Amino acid sequence: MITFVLLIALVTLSSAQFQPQPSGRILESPNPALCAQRSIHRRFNGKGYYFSWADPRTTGQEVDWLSGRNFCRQRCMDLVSLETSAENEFIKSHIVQNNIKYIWTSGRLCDFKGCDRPDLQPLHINGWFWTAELQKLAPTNDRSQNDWSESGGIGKPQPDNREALQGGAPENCLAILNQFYNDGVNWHDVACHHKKPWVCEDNESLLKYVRFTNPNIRI
Ligand SMILES: [Ca+2]
Ligand SMILES: [Ca+2]
Repeated sequence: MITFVLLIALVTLSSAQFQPQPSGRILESPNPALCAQRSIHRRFNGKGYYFSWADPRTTGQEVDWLSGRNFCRQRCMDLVSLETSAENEFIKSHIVQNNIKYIWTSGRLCDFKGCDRPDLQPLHINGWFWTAELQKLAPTNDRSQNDWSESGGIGKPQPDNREALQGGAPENCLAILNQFYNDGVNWHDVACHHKKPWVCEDNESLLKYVRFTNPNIRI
């Protein structure tokens, strides 16, 4: 099975996760009641998944990347991390079946304090990671170990940072796009302010933390 991560935990990035985001907004803490009541639409490898379009309360909604993370994190989940080809195909099949144009994942280009670490250089090749699990993705030029699209808005393989090259925001967040550029269902780097449906995945560390601090709540 192809794995889409290098098994190197970005431990030193974990504190950076809790720093205010560039916009001044912060990551939210889990809410025990919301964790206990969270909707799980499908399970895969023992973990619960939430699809925003499958929940009557969020169907049709689109949010920016950080709002997607915060929605998930309040529920002891996080945006989905695609560590294996099997999980990637599982998520992609749901996108296709439901005719969803695109979704946010937890993938992120390191672009904050601590990202000058030598092993993350050059950032456009070695700087991508799953924020939910703090695991590095395989280098972007190792095309057999990831699912970046071979095309995009300017006909270049992803990640291409197109919006920044055209004078806009950097494309620092990882979305799956469904035939958006007639290029299959694949990964794209996209500016994080764009609004999209989202997929949450159970987050073991948040679940453990909330179970430990709330022994009377069944989660
Ligand atoms: Ca995962
Ligand atoms: Ca792009």
